[in-house]
Amino acid sequence: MTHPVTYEREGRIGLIRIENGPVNALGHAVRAGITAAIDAFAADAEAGIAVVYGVGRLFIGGADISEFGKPPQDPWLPEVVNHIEACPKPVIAAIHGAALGGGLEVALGCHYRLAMQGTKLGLPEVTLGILPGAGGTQRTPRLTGLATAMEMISSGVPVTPDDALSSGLIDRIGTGDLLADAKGYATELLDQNAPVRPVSAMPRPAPDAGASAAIRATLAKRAKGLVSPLAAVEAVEASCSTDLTEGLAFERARFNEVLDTPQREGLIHAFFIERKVARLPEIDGVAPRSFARIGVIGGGTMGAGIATAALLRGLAVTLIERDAAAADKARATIDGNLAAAVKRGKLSEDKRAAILSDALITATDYAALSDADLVIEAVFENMDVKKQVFAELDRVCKPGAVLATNTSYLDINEIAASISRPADVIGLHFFSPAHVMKLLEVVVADKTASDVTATAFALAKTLGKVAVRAGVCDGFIGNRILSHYRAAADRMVLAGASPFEIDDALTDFGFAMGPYAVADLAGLDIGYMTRQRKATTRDPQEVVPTWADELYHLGRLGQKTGRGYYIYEGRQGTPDPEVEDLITKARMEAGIAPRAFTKDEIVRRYMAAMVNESARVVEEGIAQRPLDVDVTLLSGYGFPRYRGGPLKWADMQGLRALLADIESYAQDDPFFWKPAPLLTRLAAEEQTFDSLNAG
Ligand code: T1G
Repeated sequence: MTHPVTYEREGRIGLIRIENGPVNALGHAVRAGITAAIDAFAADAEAGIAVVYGVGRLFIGGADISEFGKPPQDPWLPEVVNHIEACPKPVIAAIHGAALGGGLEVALGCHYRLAMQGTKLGLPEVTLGILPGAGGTQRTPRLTGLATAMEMISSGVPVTPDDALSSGLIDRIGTGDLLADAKGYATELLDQNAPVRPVSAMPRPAPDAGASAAIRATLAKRAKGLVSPLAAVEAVEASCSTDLTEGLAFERARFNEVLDTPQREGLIHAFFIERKVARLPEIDGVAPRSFARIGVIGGGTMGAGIATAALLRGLAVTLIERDAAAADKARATIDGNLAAAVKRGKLSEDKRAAILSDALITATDYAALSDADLVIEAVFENMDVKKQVFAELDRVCKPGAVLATNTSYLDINEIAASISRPADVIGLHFFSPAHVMKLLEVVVADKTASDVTATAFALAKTLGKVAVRAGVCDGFIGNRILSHYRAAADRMVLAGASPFEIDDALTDFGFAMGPYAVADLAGLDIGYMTRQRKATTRDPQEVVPTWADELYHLGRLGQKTGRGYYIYEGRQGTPDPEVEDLITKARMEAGIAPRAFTKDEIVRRYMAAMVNESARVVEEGIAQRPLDVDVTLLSGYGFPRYRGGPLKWADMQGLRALLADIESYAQDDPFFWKPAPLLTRLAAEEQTFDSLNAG
């Protein structure tokens, strides 16, 4: 295996080449290699300037995240960056693809920076619960000024080459071939006798009280509960009053403080499982079928959203509605979605026009689907209706077309069994709005062919979605677990907690919204229909939130009617005291004397229910691994990312403690609190859910 870092000279130009696996991560060999290459360049009398560049899809993707938590090995990255900067001859960073985290910090240690068009330049450490730890908080503000550096580093959002050029982060933008542009720039600098230009020797940024106050106000909203963004801002501010050595020491101290926080553990868990979730043995090496032309049946909110998601990613869509008026309405909905994308700068006006004139076909005759590669139905949630649609698809679609249902709970095995080609049937459960929400549950039925599953995951990647494999059951992974922790909340309400206390406790825990605010957002009619659907099979010991049924009958459906659990003047709701009256009535009818709940008890009961049902979902194989549950709750249900997902959270709490909670709750309520066998087994064996994610 060749060394990941090599040095060679071409004429007067030293070339330092980095090649280290998928993202040129700065593992120990790379750090040692860069140091040695700089020494070789410094000693090479024939070389007047050096170019550092990466091979593969990008420059450098950052420090090796998999090394975190392990004892660091010399040379540490800050020393490598200082070593580059101290080189007696100029060094250029030639950046393509991405320079992120330590990758950008390496570039900042160089004396000149060239980035190719389309490169992502960023310091995303806060998204991992840490902060730049190799001088990024000290060198960036010396180039860009305090305000830009604080925004860039506390948000973790990469910048474009144009923005980087205008802020002073880079010196040149390349538009041709990376090495040719880099050598051209090197020759230019050589001919100018360009000096070394250590960033750390540049003037310190001026303090800016206004910018410091503004970023803190932003973080109070954007980064509520997070530790590292504010620590990052404080490190950047230190650059105003310290030289590099002191500044680096300040940065290192803050870095070490946040390195061992649960937030860092949760965020890095989230980072890795979002990449592992699509790695499934059943589709490993299985070629997906084509999906260039997508069919969508039904142009309501979901169907139009699904069509929009496909159109925005360059796919052609044929959308079928029952009549011309409905087809036109669907087209208008899609155009509205596209217009919003134009407004957000995500789509050009020309592209929007081209989509509407070429890529989107709306029709009322299923025959228009004869050339579709993959069809997704998003019609009314009724089994008979779904079967009629699939019968039509079975009749008109070409052999090999993938036939998908967007159902959120109906039995996909039953749908598949109703047509001649069950192996082509799969569930693609999108979340509304389908062109915005990241999560896509890929529901694999008993007879689904593996290349159909592979096609679903390939489609998800094209759509920029996070796909999770789910088995067939009522609610698949997310909604099944949701219904259980919602039931735990309703049991607490009946026992004495108010829905508003519960929402407050869960937002303090880190959810963007509590369950009752979420219900208002989704619409209380959704919950009512679900309860009606389950009424015939419901166990009499289950708690029915009669107060919610009364809100429905009063027409108080939540945000869309301006009143539900909360009264809405605009999007912000205030608790509706009349809801408390409805709940008091329900308690009296149930003969329950209300008791108080602390925030801690609310959270522990709510989370215990979530973890317990998640354990059942894993042991039944509905989710193949605990990570599939974590990704589902993180990507589709607003679970706080810095906690890594419910099962990562459970591991970090300790499963024995969680099981003890459930066993204590079961004394008063044995019906609801039955410990999941998997949770009991892992607790007994002192194992973690994460131990089941291996492989
Ligand atoms: N370390 C280790 N592995 C990494 C990695 C990293 N930094 N980045 C990606 N991988 C793995 C990833 O798990 C996957 O593995 C494979 O590479 C391809 O990744 C000192 C302390 C760079 C934009 O936060 O944003 O520097 O699944 O599928 O879509 O201040 O990866 O194949 O086994 O995402 O082309 C800061 C994190 C680190 C960037 C490429 N850097 N990475 O996207 O590929 S902290 C980051 C990304 C730091 C310093 C601090 C993306 C990418 P597998 P991928 P991609």
